[in-house]
Amino acid sequence: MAKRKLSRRQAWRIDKIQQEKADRARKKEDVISEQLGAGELGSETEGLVIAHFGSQVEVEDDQRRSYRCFLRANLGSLVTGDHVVFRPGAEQENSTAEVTRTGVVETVLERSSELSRPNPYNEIKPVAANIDAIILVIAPEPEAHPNLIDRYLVAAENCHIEPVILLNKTDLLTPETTAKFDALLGRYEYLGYRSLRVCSKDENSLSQLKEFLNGQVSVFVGQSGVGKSSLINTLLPDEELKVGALSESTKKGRHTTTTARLYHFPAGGDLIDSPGIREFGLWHMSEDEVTYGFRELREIAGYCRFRDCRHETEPGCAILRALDEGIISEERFRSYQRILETLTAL
Ligand SMILES: Nc1nc2c(ncn2[C@@H]2O[C@H](COP(=O)(O)OP(=O)(O)OP(=O)(O)O)[C@@H](O)[C@H]2O)c(=O)[nH]1
Ligand SMILES: [Mg+2]
Ligand SMILES: [Zn+2]
Repeated sequence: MAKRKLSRRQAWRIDKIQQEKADRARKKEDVISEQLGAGELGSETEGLVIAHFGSQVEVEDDQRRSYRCFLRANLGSLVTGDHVVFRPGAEQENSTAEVTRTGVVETVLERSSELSRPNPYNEIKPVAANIDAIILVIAPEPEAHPNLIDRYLVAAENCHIEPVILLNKTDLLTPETTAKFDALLGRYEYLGYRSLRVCSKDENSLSQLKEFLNGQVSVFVGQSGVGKSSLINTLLPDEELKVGALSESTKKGRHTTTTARLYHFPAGGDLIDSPGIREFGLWHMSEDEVTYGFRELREIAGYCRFRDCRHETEPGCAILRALDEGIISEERFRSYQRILETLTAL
């Protein structure tokens, strides 16, 4: 497995952070055992993790009541969408007489799926669990980084979650960009991926999306500023998600959403909003996983003469032949090569 080398300073920082984490965990355990000693925790209940804040999670019970929960040590990292068993604790009242329910998460139930990505410290962290669909949101503005779509598709294919490409902000399309996105989305539709075109400001444009979201758990992912939270605000008018304008100078998003959060649809189905990303590194993947992530290359690669074919200049390369014959698109192949280069450069 390729792993980025850490500088001494980075290693020191990570050590320090881990030390602090361990200290916090010990303190938390003390609070929990105090409560337990005082007989303050209720009986075990199943819950759903709605959001994650540092060392605590927000858990909902089957009545949709929410609890701020501590985690038992050794639970590993919990993530939005996790199913857990927790024990309700004391209710706390703040200065404005608002009551906060608290609790302790005892167990995490097995995940049916999990989407992970590297955090800024190059640690692979899950973003959301138990999801049925990954909705990759793109927009004419901010413009997508080259091969971001392919990177997400590689991740989705490898965790066996259905990806959908959603073009938002169609109101900003010009004749030139319309042609560009038609070609781009057409390439993915040709490969069997589903795509949708919407404008978060126009509710009528969202009917196909609503139909798709119904009855399953989906997660919105993509670059900062493409309108993930804005879409949820239009889909669920009772929610008031924070939305941030793009930077005037760079036309990039400002990382408005900082934590993944799950929302329910009244008619069934859940949607997780996730913080936008800058880039989606795949350096933690093996070459085989990247090849697997390109669905049109996956099978063809098996016909290359050499098992370790790099599909560059090798004789008997089935992928280069398919490229010559126009069976594989140039854009996708270039993207594949670029992703492979990032694996070997590290
Ligand atoms: N023109 C236009 N602007 C939109 C549309 N949807 C969202 N925006 C604008 O795009 C900007 C970013 O929207 P957000 O919803 O905050 O984007 P986000 O993807 O949630 O961003 P992060 O939380 O940073 O990841 C805001 O200024 C929105 O008003 C749309 O359909 N058309
Ligand atoms: Mg957002
Ligand atoms: Zn080959």
